Amino acid sequence: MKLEKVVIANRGEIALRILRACRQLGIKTVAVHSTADRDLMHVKLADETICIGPAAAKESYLNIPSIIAAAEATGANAIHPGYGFLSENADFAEMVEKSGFIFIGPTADTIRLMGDKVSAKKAMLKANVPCVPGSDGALGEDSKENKALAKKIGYPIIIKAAGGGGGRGMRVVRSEEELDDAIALTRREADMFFNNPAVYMEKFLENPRHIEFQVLSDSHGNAIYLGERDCSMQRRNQKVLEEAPAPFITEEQRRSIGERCAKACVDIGYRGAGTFEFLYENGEFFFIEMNTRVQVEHPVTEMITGIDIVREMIAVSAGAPLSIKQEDVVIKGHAFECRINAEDPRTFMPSPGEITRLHVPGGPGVRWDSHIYQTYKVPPHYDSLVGKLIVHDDDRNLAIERTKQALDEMVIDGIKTNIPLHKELLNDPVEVKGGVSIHYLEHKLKLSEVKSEE
Ligand code: MV4
Repeated sequence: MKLEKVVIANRGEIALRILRACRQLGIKTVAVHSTADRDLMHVKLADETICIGPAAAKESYLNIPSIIAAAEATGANAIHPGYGFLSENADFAEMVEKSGFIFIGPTADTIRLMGDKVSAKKAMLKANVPCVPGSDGALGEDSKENKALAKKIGYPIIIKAAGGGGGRGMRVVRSEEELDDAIALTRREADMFFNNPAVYMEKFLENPRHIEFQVLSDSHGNAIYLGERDCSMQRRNQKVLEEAPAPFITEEQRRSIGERCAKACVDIGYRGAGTFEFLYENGEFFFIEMNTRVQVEHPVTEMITGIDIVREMIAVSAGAPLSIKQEDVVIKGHAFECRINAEDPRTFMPSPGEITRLHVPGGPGVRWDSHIYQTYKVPPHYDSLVGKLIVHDDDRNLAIERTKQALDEMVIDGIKTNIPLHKELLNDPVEVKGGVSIHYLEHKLKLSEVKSEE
């Protein structure tokens, strides 16, 4: 089937990124937006626009009937959900499909399988993807049994909600005395937040890195991996600085894990772009979750492989075969992505407002994915990402130097941004060495707080 018109059910930089990919493929675009987003760049560029509701995301970007009605009214034949919002909502994907539109992503069944972290892990174990040691499925109510299991795994363990993910609904348990209460409490929260009381147990890894593998899969049984990204530099589950490839990961590790991820995609009938999230500790990979959407940090993989992931995911959703084979995937050089947020660089308080002056860096290997422009007003209603600075060079050290230069050239006035934080990180000897753990940034920020109080 040929895609003729796509509804872009998102906002900000990713909506613009999707619009660009559609344009290139000769596909018409429909921007659906809230009343607060009339001035967004992709709304100006889209072939058609429909206001689907007020500023509050619940009534606009999460308003399923309005989005499907917009597709109906404009004669679109597909919906791209972007990231966040409805992108991993299986019920939405199902309604899109049942209404006769293509959901640009995997099938509703696949989203559901991966949305339940217990069934996701089961599928991965079956496909020979290494997982964190833990319970075989959801935990039962038997205290003795749970204690025996925790003892066997070895404390500390972590209790996670099957319906959770991305850092919500988890509790670390360091001794047997705490176990029953922790399970009960996590269960209650899981039931409240995710409408699913199922919880499971894993060995708690104290100091891992967060490394994720990128895959692309079509509906003809072809799946490839595009190497990995290191996303360990994060604060409160918000990634700050990402890079590809991950430092110190060997060619053999990449091939071994990558091949298993690609094979898992074939096994589960995956379609589109997918991300396998791993914790990496002491030279070993442990699968934790799979993301079934386009990701914020896709560009670093695009830069080191030369593959347009958004274009591929759109093409395969319409039934096209992948345009690349595994042997065509060659990793070249190194890339960083700085997430530029409208926020105070020290307190992390959001800083919405008007961009009064904008100058963006350029030169070889420098890419700026952003919807902002001079006089644009960053609204207070949504996340604070205003752009992504992606920088590529022949090796990691060159990429660091080039990124620092690009950050120095960048001018965003009128709002506060976290550019100073990025400059500090790229001058941090521990970051320059590479391979920091998921806790590094929070430790570093705590230390600098103490210092500034002295
Ligand atoms: C873990 C873990 C340690 N051990 N699982 C947090 C987000 C969610 N995707 C999974 N998370 C974690 N799971 C085990 N068995 C530590 C984390 C974790 C984390 C993971 C990735 C990136 C940032 C993180 C920050 C805190 C905790």
